[in-house]
Amino acid sequence: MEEKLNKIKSDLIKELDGASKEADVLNVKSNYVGKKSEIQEILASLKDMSVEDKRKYGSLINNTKKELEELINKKLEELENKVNVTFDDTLNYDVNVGSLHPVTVVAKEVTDILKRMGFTVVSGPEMESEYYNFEALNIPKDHPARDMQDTYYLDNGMLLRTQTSDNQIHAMENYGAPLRICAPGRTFRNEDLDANHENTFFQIEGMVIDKGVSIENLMYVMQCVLSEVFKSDIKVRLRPGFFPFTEPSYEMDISCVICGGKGCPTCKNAGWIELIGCGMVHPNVLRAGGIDPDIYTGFAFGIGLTRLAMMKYKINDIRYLNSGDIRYLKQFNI
Ligand code: FA5
Repeated sequence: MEEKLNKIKSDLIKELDGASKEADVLNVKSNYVGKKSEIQEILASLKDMSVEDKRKYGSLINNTKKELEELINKKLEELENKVNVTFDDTLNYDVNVGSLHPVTVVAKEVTDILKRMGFTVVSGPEMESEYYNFEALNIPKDHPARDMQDTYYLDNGMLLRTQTSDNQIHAMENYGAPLRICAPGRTFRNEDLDANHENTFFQIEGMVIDKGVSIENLMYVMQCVLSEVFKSDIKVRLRPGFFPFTEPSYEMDISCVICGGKGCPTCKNAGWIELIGCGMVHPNVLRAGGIDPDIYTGFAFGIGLTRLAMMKYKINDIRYLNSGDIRYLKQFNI
C-alpha cells in the first residue's frame, strides 16, 4: 500500500513539473484527486478492509490525499503569481551591449594556450599569509627582496599577495610532482602609479616540475605564448634577473609597441617594457613544497597580464585599465 501511495505522489510531482498553464494543472487535479482518480478508489476500498487494515492504512491514505491536494494548490498559486510580460520587440531602441575587458581577453588567451600545452589552471587566495607569499618562496623575514615588492599588510596578520608565485607552493603541496600548472590572478603592490605601474594588476604564474626540465623548455613555452598572443613580429629581449625563488633568474622585456622602441612616456623613454619574470625553481622552494630537488627540476614564470593587455591593444597608460571609464574601455569592443 505504502509503495502504491508513494508512486501516485511521485507521478503527480512529475506531471506538475511539466505543467506550465493553469488548465494543465486542473487537468492533473481531475486525474489525481477527482472522482474517478486512483486515490478515490483506494479511499472507497477502505470500507471493505478488515478493522486491522482500516486502522493501519486509514490515516495514511487520507494524509496522502491531503498531500496531493496541497501540491496541486501550491502549483496553482505559483502560476497565479507568475506575471507574464510580453515585450513589443518591434520597437526601435538602443541596446547598450557590453564588451570584455582587455585584461580578461589576454588572460583567457594565455590560459587557453597553456591549457593546450598540458597546463592545469589553478587559483589561490588574494589575501595570503607571509609564508606563502614570501617565506616558502625563499624570502625569509628581513630579506632585502621583500622591499622589491611594497606590500599591503592587513590588520589580521595576513597580506594582499604581491605576486601570483604563492600558487607555486599551494600547487606543490596540493598535487606534488610531476606538475604543470598556471594560475592567473590579481596582485597588489603599494606602488607609485605611473604609465606602466598600477597598485592592482594581474599576473599569470606558470610552473612545470618534472625530471630533466630545463631552461630550453621554459624559453619554448614563453616563445609559444608571446607569438600566439601577438600573432605578429614583436621584439623581446632576455636579460639576467634576480628572484630568490629561481636560480638562474631572467626578465623578459618587450619592445614598447607605443613608440616602436624609440622611447616615450609609456616606457619612460627606455624603449622596452618589463613583461615577464622567470627562471629555474630554486631547490629550497621545491623542498618547501615537499618535492625532492635531487630527483626533480622545474621552471616557473610570472607574466604581467595587465602590461600584456597594454602592449597587445596599444594602451599607452596602464591606469586606463582600472579606471572603470566605460567610454575608454568600450572602444576595444572585444
Ligand atoms: C614577480 O612578480 C615574480 N613573481 C615573477 C616570477 C615568477 C619570477 C616565477 C620567477 C618565477 P616581477 O615583480 O618582476 O616578478 O613582476 C612580474 C611582472 O608583473 C612584471 O614583469 C610586470 O609585467 C608585472 N608587474 C610588476 N609590477 C607591476 C605593476 N606595478 N604594475 C603592472 N604590472 C606589474
